[in-house]
Amino acid sequence: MGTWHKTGCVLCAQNCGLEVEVEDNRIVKVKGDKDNPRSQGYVCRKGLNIAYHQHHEDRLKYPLKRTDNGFERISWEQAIEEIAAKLKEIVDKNGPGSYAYMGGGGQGCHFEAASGVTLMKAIGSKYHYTALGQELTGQFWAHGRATGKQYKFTIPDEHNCDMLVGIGWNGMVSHQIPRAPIFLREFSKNPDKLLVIIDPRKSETAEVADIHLAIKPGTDALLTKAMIAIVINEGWIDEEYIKNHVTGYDEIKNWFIGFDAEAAVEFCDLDYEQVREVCRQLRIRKACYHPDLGVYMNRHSTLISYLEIILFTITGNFCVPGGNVIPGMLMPIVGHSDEREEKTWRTQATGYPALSAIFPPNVMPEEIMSGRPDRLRAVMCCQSNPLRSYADTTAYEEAFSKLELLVVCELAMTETAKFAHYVLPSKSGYESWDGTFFPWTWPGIYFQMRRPIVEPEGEQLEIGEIHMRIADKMGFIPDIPESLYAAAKENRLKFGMELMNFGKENPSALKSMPFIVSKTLGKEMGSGNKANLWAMLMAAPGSFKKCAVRAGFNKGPLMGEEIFNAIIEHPEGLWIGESDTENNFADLSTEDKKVNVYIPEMKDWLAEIETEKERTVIENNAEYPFILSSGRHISYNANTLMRNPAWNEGKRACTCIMNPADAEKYGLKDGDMVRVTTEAGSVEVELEVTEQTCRRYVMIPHGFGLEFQGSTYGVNANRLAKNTHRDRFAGTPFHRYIPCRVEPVK
Ligand SMILES: Nc1nc2c(c(=O)[nH]1)N[C@H]1C(S)=C(S)[C@@H](COP(=O)(O)OP(=O)(O)OC[C@H]3O[C@@H](n4cnc5c(=O)[nH]c(N)nc54)[C@H](O)[C@@H]3O)O[C@H]1N2
Ligand SMILES: Nc1nc2c(c(=O)[nH]1)N[C@H]1C(S)=C(S)[C@@H](COP(=O)(O)OP(=O)(O)OC[C@H]3O[C@@H](n4cnc5c(=O)[nH]c(N)nc54)[C@H](O)[C@@H]3O)O[C@H]1N2
Ligand code: SF4
Ligand SMILES: [Mo]
Repeated sequence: MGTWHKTGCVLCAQNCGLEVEVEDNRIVKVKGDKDNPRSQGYVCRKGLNIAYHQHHEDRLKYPLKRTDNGFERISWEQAIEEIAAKLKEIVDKNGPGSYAYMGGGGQGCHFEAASGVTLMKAIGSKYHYTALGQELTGQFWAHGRATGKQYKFTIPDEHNCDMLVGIGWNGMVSHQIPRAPIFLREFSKNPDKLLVIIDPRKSETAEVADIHLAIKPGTDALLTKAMIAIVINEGWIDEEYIKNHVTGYDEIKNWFIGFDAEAAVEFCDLDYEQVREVCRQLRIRKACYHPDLGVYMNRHSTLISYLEIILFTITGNFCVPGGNVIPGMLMPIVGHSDEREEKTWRTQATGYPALSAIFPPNVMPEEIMSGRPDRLRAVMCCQSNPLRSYADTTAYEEAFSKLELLVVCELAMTETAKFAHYVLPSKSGYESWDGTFFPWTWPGIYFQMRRPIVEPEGEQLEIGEIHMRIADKMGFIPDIPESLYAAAKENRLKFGMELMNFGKENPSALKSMPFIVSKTLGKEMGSGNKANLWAMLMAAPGSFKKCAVRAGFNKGPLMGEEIFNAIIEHPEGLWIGESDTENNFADLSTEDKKVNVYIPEMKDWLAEIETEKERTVIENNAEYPFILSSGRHISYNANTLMRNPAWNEGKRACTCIMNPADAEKYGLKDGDMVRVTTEAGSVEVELEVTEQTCRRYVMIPHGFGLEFQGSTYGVNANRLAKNTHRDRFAGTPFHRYIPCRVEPVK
């Protein structure tokens, strides 16, 4: 008999509550935790298999250094000493822009982001690349113009709406909201509610929808423009709402008047009357929308994000219950960076601005290969696996082999780690105190701090500790007075006072705060992450404190301490705040507290969205007659987080799916080996013939091409994605729209 512990799943942003049994330091049983207030006992196949993520032969135990004879074990002291010296040398010679931090965008462990960004800033760089820069930055940017800050993006209030529009979202499989399959089935059965899914294929979610708009792949910009034109033409705008809550409508309205919506909708392969009816319902119902990778990773993605905001704002569905709302948060997961300001950094060779203070991984290979003296030369890669996760593995491999310093902080000997100069072992989500700041619920603000339930079997450290030691060695952490160490030993309140005094006397020390807290209180608590949670709660912004009061916490100087204690007492997770349901407009950061729908920079791009123009781009591709989705979420993948392939043994996991009519046309059959070729490269993969995809649209799941213990499992979909094939503004990849051809393997 082992011991049962409450924890959470680290495999996707839902972080469902789990109960796990640990025996002999191994996770042996898993079930959904009914006490978790957000997931309420729900768990999917991936979460049930979490042991395959935690325990496997590729786990790293000791710091490693690449030598001519392969990787050799070294001490932490040597690793930190050499990395700090090399970093200093590179940056002194080539400037701070030669260093980039890639990390902080994981599914389960966000505490690393604070230390990673602190170290990056101490070096003088602003080049922070994360996974969010390959999916969400265009959306964050458009929201930033509408709401005033890029971290004030909206989420659908699916519980209070009576119409939910999913656009490029397959929630039945990918989730992206708590208990998604249960919720979606209940929603679709409810006769008072309307589920509309816009997706080219009959996805698992389209299957349960009331209305499925089977759009032609890659034409959402055209459809959304047409829908706005219909709403305006038919007089279905909410005039009262616009008068009270919107700025910029008069500036944009002419962009849509006279647009031939009927021709556009027809080109999208949709029925005009049905689309018109959906538009009418948007006006009369409480409606919200859930966009996802089908549009984020597609043509015109940033523009689509903007058009969706317009559509749901002019129909009165923005910042209102049942519409799209700005969630409350303890900590925003991203920053705000205005690309119109001089001080905002851009990438050197490709010229992409930081959006939400993040840069797009798609451009990193070019930034390394540019040949410029100030090019990227040193990268610290934490909790991400660019050589399998990000577009264009081949370009990444070439570029990463040109780096002067690549440090990878990892759990496992990944495809990226194999290219590193130093590989540093870090504690997993089950060996450390950690949590996430994915704020996707409204009005409740949820938090769970996971605690160590398994002992690390080696010299692994929290990533924050690794960053801190490097910063210390580079001389970035100011001298800490003995009194602060002593206060940390005594009690937290005394420590808080001392810390405040120290900060007052040494304002520049504030820049290293996460490190100072780690070195002092973190040492006493046995975890820098845990200590930094406490510090974060003590310094929480006023907007969060108001939410905390609504959730029952007491106002005053001890509020942070009270919430911290509650979090520690509730390993299953808890609600730590509640947004104001009466007035979501108050959460806007625009000066006039109105939703701004006028983004002048988008005018020309929108003008390009014309049916005939789209027709010439989309339809004339004799060389590549299919569209490939390089990525598909199925119950056999969890990005690249699962390493031991045994969890999928006996399953047909990595195939290329094709519609039966296409298979017949090309003389292919289920089980055949096919070669899929794109501009980026080609792979050989098993064909699966199924109605799960539509004509001309083939799909390969991502997360395969896994190298484990000398063998490769499945094909790496990122060999087929060109990194230069990307959103013109945000630089996000077109993983859901890659022209390709499919041929039998002779
Ligand atoms: N099982 C599993 N679940 C996961 C993950 C995983 O790896 N495996 N990863 C997690 C992560 S990090 C993320 S970001 C989420 C992503 O979650 P989703 O975005 O829901 O994931 P996808 O399966 O890519 O769903 C995109 C849908 O868009 C459709 N689509 C393709 N082209 C178009 C188009 O042109 N227009 C429209 N309107 N739709 C289109 C596709 O057919 C597909 O059904 O999933 C999370 N959940
Ligand atoms: N072709 C294609 N590629 C895609 C997608 C697609 O649809 N198509 N989807 C993309 C999406 S939406 C996302 S979000 C990305 C995600 O891609 P990445 O950002 O690479 O993230 P993951 O694959 O989730 O995890 C990367 C690594 O983090 C390590 N890790 C996990 N937890 C910890 C920890 O606590 N400490 C440390 N040090 N390491 C840890 C894991 O071992 C793993 O190797 O993949 C993307 N890649
Ligand atoms: S992978 Fe499954 S169990 Fe884990 S958090 Fe996501 S939905 Fe929940
Ligand atoms: Mo993602």
